[in-house]
Amino acid sequence: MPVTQEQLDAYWMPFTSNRDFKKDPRIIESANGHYYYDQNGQKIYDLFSGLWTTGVGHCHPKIVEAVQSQVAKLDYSMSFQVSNEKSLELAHRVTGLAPDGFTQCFFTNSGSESVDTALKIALGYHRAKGDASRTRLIGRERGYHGVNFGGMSVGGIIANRKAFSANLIPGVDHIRTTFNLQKNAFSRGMPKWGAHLADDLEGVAALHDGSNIAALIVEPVAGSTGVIPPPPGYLQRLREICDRHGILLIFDEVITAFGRIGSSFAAERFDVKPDIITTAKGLTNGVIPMGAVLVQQHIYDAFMQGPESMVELFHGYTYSGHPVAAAAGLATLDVYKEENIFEQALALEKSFEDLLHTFKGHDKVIDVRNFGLMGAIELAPRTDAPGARGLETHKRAFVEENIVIRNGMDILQFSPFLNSNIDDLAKAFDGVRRVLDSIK
Ligand code: PXG
Ligand code: PLP
Repeated sequence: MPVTQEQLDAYWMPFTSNRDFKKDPRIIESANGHYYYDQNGQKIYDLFSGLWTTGVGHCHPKIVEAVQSQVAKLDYSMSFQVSNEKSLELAHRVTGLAPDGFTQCFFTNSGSESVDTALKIALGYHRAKGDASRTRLIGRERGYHGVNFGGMSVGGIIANRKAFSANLIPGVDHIRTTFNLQKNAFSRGMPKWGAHLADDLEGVAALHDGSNIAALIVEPVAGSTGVIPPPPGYLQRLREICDRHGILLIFDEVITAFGRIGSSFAAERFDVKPDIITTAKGLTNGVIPMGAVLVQQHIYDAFMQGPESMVELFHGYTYSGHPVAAAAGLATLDVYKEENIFEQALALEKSFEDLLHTFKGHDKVIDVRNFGLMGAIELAPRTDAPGARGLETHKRAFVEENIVIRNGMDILQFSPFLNSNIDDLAKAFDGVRRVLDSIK
């Protein structure tokens, strides 16, 4: 059934130019493997694998089956003081996949919830240890940590913050981004310049005294802002400074976990161990909303004091550990393993990089960035119309070339399937090029 104007009018779309969209809606009806199908039956290649979510492809039969049988067996169970088999099994499987020491898994329903959960755990941890003066939280310019108040406050994307400026949570500082067009444009993978910027954290610690800082949160590879990989040594340096001052390090791995950069976690790929890891997206292949916060044992232990009948952490969601989401998560982890998905992603990295960097020298392109299977092509903005060229590229790619790409303002973003076929990718990028060649 074609959607009606009334239906469109009723739906306030997230992170969307609503009025523009509703004049010319792009509606997906079904999906299979690496393709969407729209209402006219048009097949559309998904070059964003959902929204960084759907690494093994859409409607994977194993995940579909797991969800169908779980929903018919146990649709929901109360999440507080009662649990279910699937969530317990998933907690065990996810911690098994995580770097050594990550023995605890707390379930949420999204990346935003994972972030706010992690920030609360960090604050609660210091308080439980009798270190209640550690209240300050540090983020980074251009960071994306979701849209809830905590994540928005430690986040560093101006457009997401500016309307709420007076109501951001207090006691937050930001270190600088390592993004620098002059120094790092068209770097392949990790850019050489910028590791010294980790020392900003030392500056913040000097300003407030390190003993007042609870945690630093960063994306190991910044994603949503347009793919900013870390310079070599940068994450190690953050870890060292955190250690020096007793600051917890949180890696926000909502995008980077589960194969997106060819490893289970970015912590593993970069060989830097944070104290807390936030995840979502790839945990269930995007099939059912779910996130997880992974925590090192010593942090959990700090909470486990006082009478055993007491709740140790006054935090949780109605849908924490939802059995159907957990079943999707378990099936997803099975697929990752049985189909060697992370290895496939790692093997694709170089050819993906080569494809992206063929855009170097294009007259509308000012930078190309990549790491793992995360890629960005930054377009020169049109004078007086920032974002317009990016949005038009997204729309024309969808309609004329039948490919989905994402634009954040004038930055085109690419999140290919972890099991992409390289010829399909090459064909899709030919389509991107045709659009960029002909666009104003
Ligand atoms: N942290 C990070 C690092 C993320 O990438 C979130 C938290 C929030 O997750 P939820 O599930 O609450 O959306 C994210 C989400 C984009 C884009 O275009 C990226 C995200 C969300 C929407 C768009 O790159 N990342
Ligand atoms: N608002 C009200 C009125 C509620 O009763 C609840 C949960 O019981 C919430 C918000 C929080 O919802 P959730 O647990 O799904 O995050």
